[in-house]
Amino acid sequence: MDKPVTSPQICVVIPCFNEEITVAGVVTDFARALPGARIYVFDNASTDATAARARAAGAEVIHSALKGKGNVVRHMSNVLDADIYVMADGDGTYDAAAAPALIERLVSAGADMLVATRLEQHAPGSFRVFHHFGNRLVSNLVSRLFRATVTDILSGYRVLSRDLVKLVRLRAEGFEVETELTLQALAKRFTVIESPVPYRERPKGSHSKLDTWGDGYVILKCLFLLFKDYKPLVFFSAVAALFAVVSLVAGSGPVLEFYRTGLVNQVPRAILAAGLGILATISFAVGLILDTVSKYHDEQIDLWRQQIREQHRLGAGRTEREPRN
Ligand SMILES: Nc1nc2c(ncn2[C@@H]2O[C@H](COP(=O)(O)OP(=O)(O)OP(=O)(O)O)[C@@H](O)[C@H]2O)c(=O)[nH]1
Ligand SMILES: [Mg+2]
Repeated sequence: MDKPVTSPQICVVIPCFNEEITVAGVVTDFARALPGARIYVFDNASTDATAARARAAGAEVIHSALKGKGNVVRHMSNVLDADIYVMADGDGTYDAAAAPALIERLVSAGADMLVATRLEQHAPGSFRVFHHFGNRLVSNLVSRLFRATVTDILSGYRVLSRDLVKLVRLRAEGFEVETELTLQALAKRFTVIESPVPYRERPKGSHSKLDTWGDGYVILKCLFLLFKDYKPLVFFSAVAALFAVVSLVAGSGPVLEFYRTGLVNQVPRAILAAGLGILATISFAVGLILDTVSKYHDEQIDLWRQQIREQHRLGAGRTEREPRN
């Protein structure tokens, strides 16, 4: 396991891949906005001058071996120790000056994650074609499936608490990381709030790393898989209901025939209906079992959260032992 790099109260984390045009400005803006904070740029072997410019601007540059934004955020949670983490992109699209107010809001609300939303104050060209639609689609799905109010799930500007960073163990490797952060936070009953911030366009010459269709597919897949893991009863009940309906449709003929004549001539349909009925029962049973497992996991998370707070309160060198799951 990686050792913590340092123990700042607030740290700013900026994942970067080839952002030489903007990274220095982002680092200096955050340094000005949060004078006491440590600023880290996580670089995935950029082929341009990103690392050098970030270092020259005063950031600590950490090289991340595994490519992808999700891998970088997981790396960050393993090596950095802070009370509050501010996460932002290195492309100069977010407003660093808003950071103190966002932190203040997180602390005063006693929340664990603040998502800085971009929809209210964005420049005309800030969102690429389809990104607005995709963002709304995923945000609405999450709001419905997890019964929450999420308006901008793909925002990369977030303020996170120590508890959340230590207890959310990410699986995401790429741009599905924001979706997973929000879903795990909601599933683990952390308090998630939102606050609007201005959102600028990427400056000319700098390029987005997001692949609209490829990453869109990965984000939807991530949502689907996490819903299965964190809401297993709902998920498998829906699967069971589907099997049950098809089973009833297939089985209605043979049942009515048996009722009228006392014989079953439609044997293949009867076998199909029985098979689907068994699958429906198995799916529902799987849902029930996984629901119990998930409830035990919830209790474990509560326990770990309490332990993390206790360790921190006792000033245990600010070096948490990672919960193992
Ligand atoms: N370290 C690291 N950072 C990455 C990687 N991919 C993207 N990033 C950074 O993650 C941040 C967000 O990436 P963007 O390409 O701006 O994606 P986006 O903001 O979702 O999409 P746009 O709206 O098109 O800008 C930027 O700071 C990127 O440099 C990666 O593989 N490794
Ligand atoms: Mg961006």
